Amino acid sequence: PMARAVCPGSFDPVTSGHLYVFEQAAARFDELVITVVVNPAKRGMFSIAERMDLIGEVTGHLPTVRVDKWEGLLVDFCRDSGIETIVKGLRSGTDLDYEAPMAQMNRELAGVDTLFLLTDPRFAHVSSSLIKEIAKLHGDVEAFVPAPVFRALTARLAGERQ
Ligand code: COD
Repeated sequence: PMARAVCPGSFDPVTSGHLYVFEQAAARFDELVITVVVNPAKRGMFSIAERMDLIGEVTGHLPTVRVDKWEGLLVDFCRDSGIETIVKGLRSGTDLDYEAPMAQMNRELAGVDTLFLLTDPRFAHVSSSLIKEIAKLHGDVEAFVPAPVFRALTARLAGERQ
C-alpha cells in the first residue's frame, strides 16, 4: 500500500524551514500532501491560492508532492485522503510543547500519528510571522525564504507602499 503523509500549516508564506521539512518528509513517504489549513478568522498576507502556488513552485523538484487546502479538522482531511501520518517540523522544545497535545488528540480522535522532524539549525529561528515583520520593516529576509517567496514578498510590500 502507498505510505502517505501530510504536512499541514498556514504557510503564510512558506519558508526555507518548511521546505527543509518537506524535503525530509518526501524522502520517507510514497506521497506527501502539503495542505494549507484555512483559518477563516485569520486573513493573512497571502491568499490561500497564492500560498498554494508558492508551495507548488518551491517543491517543483519533489515529484511525489501534491499541494492541497483544507478547512476543518485535520484528521478528517487525513481520513478523506487515506493519510496515516502527519509530519511536523520542530524548531525547539517550545514547538514540541505546542504540538504534543495536538498530536495526542489526533491519535486519539482518529488513530493518526505525528512524525516530528527536527529542523536544520539554519532554520531554527525562522517563522512566517518573523519573516513578514522583518520584510514590512524593510529588513532583508532573502536568506530565510526560497527565491519565489522573496520575490512575492518584495512585490506585495512594494504594492502596499505605493
Ligand atoms: N523549520 C521547521 N519547521 C517549521 C519551521 C521551521 N523554521 N517553521 C514552522 N515549522 C513547522 C511548524 O512547527 C508547523 O508544524 C508547520 O511547520 C507549519 O507552520 P505554520 O506556522 O505555517 O503553521 P501553523 O503552526 O499555523 O499550523 C497549525 C495547523 C494549521 C497545522 C494546526 O492548527 C492544525 O492542524 N489545524 C487544523 C484544525 C485541527 O485539526 N485542529 C485540532 C487539532 S488537535
